[in-house]
Amino acid sequence: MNTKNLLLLVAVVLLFATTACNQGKKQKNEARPNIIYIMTDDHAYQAISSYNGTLNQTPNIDRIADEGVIFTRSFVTNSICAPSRAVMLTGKFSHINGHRDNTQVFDGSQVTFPKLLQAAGYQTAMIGKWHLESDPTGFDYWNILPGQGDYYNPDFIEMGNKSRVEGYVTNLITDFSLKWLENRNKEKPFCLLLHHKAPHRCWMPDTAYLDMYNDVKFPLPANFYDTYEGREAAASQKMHMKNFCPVNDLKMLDKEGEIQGPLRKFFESQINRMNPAQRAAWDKAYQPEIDYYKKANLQGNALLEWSYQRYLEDYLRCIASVDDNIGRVLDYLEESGLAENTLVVYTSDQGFYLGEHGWFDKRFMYEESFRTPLLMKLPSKIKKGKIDKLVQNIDFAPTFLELAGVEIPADIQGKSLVPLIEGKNTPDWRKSIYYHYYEYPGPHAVKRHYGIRTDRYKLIHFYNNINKWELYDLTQDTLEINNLYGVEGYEEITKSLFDQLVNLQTQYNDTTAVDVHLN
Ligand SMILES: [Ca+2]
Repeated sequence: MNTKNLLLLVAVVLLFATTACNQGKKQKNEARPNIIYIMTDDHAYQAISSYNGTLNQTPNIDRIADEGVIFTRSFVTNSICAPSRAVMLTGKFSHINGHRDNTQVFDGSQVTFPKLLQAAGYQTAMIGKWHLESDPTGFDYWNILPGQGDYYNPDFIEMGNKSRVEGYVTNLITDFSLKWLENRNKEKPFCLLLHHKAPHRCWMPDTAYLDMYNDVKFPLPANFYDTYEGREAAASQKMHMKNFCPVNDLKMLDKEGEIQGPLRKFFESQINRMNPAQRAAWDKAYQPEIDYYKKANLQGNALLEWSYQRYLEDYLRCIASVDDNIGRVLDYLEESGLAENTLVVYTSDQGFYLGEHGWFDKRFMYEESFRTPLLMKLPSKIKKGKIDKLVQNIDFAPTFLELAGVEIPADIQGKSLVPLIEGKNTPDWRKSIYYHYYEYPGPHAVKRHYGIRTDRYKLIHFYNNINKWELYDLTQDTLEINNLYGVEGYEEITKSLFDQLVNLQTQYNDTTAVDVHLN
């Protein structure tokens, strides 16, 4: 072979090798699923029709359940906004990731799943509510609301630059997300965190939905008039609907200023962000309500039940916008051919009370705020169905990493949900979950507590400036009003749960709580 032919052969071999290599890369990237992790703020599972059809309909969130899986026992580790976000980013409990309550600043130098995905070649983005105070890390692109964010004409911080944007927050977060998806580097798999502000207090609906549910009367929860007998921590909270600020929570902003409340100034700052058309639509919808409120002068239970209806109307109107916008994302995935190999996750940073125990807000280890909705679809991989295993938001990070083919760091405390969503037999799956809430003293005066939940039982210890235990048999007392702690006949199960609780505290290295004793 002469030199010329040899060079030609080398060139052909190189060309072939490069093409094969590129194809290999392309195949590898095509095989790795994209991830769209949608999270709302304070969305109760009771307000998703896949979980409960009695309050509202969420046809687009239901599409995720219909095409994938719905987790019926999905929980958080600490039912409060920012700490929950830190848990889901790190796969670690609050005492390990350091973010125990809403007053802290997230340490963005620690390992998070977006950083690991980014290092593995994923294109990463965080759009919407962040709430961790420090700037996002591990994202190629971020565009976040400052702090809690605003519903109308909100400010956004795009890669460090703040500006005000005209529109309704849930629509805008989706607009920015679809724009990012459209303009992304299409050679790479992507991971998008699409995190809504809604339906967080003060529940301001979009103008399109201000009249929705006007003719609906929502049923009162069975424990609406809970008296908290035998439950001292539940009795001493300040998140009862009788604590609603009439202006902020019930939207009774009268022009005369006769209706006052501790959050009137805050609510004025929210409504003053509206443009004239938005404000006109708002006043048209709420003025009759304000007139009624002033004229009727409701008292006692009549006021409470009217407040409950008002609260649910606005809360569920906010969710109607969330659901519409999830539909936009799902439609985009279908139209762009991405649906088959994109994991779509829907969850909330925690659950919420919709009048159960007479409450709004979250924090407690009782079911409505301890649980959080969780639905996933990934047609290329996920089997359809219901999953009733005990899962927690520490499990999200390892799940995303495993699906992306990225090694799960040994110190992540959650477990990948991949075996569950693939429909594998998992007899060794965890039989109990651990919870620890810290924000006391704090808003709504919910005392510090930790506890364990199994399939059937829940044992909670309220501590700090109180020392009380609670025990529930969830098969007989779904309303959690009958504290069985100290009741004759429950000694053995209490001791067994206590031992399991100490084991979990040891396993998860929660040393602040490990030295506990039954009393
Ligand atoms: Ca929240």
